[in-house]
Amino acid sequence: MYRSTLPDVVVPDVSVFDSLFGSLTDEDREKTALVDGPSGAETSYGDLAARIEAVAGALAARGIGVGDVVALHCPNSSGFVIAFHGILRAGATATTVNSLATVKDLESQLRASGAELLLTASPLLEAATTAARNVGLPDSAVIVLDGAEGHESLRDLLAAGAPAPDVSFEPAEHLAVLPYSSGTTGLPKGVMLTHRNLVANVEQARAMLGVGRDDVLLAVLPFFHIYGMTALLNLGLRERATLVTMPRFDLAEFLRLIEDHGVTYLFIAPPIGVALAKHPLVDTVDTSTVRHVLSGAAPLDEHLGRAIEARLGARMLQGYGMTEMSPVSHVTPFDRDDISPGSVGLAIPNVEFRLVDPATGEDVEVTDGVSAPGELWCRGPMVMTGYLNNPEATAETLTDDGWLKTGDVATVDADGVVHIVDRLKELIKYKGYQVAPSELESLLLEHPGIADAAVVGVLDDEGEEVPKAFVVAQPGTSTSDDEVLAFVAERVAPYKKVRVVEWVDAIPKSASGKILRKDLRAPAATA
Ligand code: 4UU
Repeated sequence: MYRSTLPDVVVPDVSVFDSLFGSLTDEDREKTALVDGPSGAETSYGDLAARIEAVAGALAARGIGVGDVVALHCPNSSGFVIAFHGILRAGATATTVNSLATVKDLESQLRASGAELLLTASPLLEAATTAARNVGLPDSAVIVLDGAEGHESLRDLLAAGAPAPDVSFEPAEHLAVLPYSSGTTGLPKGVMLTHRNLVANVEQARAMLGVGRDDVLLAVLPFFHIYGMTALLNLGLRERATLVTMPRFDLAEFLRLIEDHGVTYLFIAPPIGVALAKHPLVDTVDTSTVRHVLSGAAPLDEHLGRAIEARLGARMLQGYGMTEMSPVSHVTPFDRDDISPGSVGLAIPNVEFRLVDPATGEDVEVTDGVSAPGELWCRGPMVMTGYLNNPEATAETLTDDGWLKTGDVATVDADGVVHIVDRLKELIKYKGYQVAPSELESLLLEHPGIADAAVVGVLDDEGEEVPKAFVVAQPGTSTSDDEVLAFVAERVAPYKKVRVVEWVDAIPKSASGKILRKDLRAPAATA
């Protein structure tokens, strides 16, 4: 067992709102918290806190409070931040929804989370109202932050003039957020994260990332995903930095915002890193203000990390996390040049971890300080309390004594530096987004020409992980690859598309009928 080599941090027993806004100084209040990328509109910390309280008041006036779930389905914007923290300040639990979700995805999340209200944005209105009606929510339960005919807007909530409610809850028990994650197997499950989980992870990660009040962060990673929510949004606000929000990634706009706002800190997933290292446009703008680039959500290749460092003259960091850990457990510290960005660095404060041989359940061998590869198990104040209404999945993932089994394979060296070397679990990461193979497999089986199917992640020519389907033809039928690709593409969010198809005689399965994904992922079977 390993313990973080860094000194423990104190995790205050307060709500997320109090941890971020409870001690604003007069100077803080004047400072710009948010710049809305597309419009350039700025919001100071003082105004942000006041708007959050106003939204909390308006929600409370509608009867929303402790015990209620509110869905937030909106790309990054100032409105997202105000709505998100307004929900938490009201004592309700926010279930954040991917903006690319299909009607079906949104519907399942609304139903599973029991959301009573849906806050969305006008470009997503059609999907939002359809899904809301399908789960029996009235149109009046759909609030469109930027406004739409027939719906309340953020402006209406702010104008309601209702005082922020007095709410009381136990930060260590009360759920702040309920993001959906497929974890190690199966379909998305509601990850129960308490106020304490979120407060803790910000306090734990602070010392490693070195974000300060003079930093300007480019907020393109979605706030609905736990990486954007904790490492970028909450940590950035905790440090009184300025966040420039972008609703979606576009390289030219990304670069324009860096130059226009003197961005100092980038938060990315590896595909944006590829653009930063290689795209000619990068040379056409002034990126000299950028000091740090943090990559996470999928493996970062060391050469890519070094190429980004060289091109931008910035230090590259890599973090590792998982929704179930709020999410960060390991990061390369900003002040340790000796630790490679191809590693995920050190355990953050207050984290314990083990590397376990999945076959025996025992800790792996360590020779001269260097471990054999093993499944990474983590423990600490940021670990979820479990999956909503799913004790079986919770029991498979969390041990009785608090260890979270990540499903990732890692090694650790004599200095405590961790490398993620493989993934045991089903999960596929496409551009950092979660793709659950079981969802694609059941969809493929609906095709009349497919008798059996298995989906695994394979690396494409650029080294990016993509979903690949192995399919068995229904006797007497013939289906083209393109038909299979189109069949899936028409029915799932764009990031979940199957990108490669291979016809096989049979899907390798264990005696108990489990798909042997390792056999399919073997080098001979790659794209
Ligand atoms: C190899 O992706 C995330 C959280 C990412 C994150 C957050 C804050 C990274 C750095 C940071 O500072 O969460 P999920 O739940 O969407 O996906 C979790 C899975 C992991 O189990 C692992 O398989 O995503 C993969 N993953 C990584 N793999 C995440 N980060 C890494 C990484 N290297 N650096």
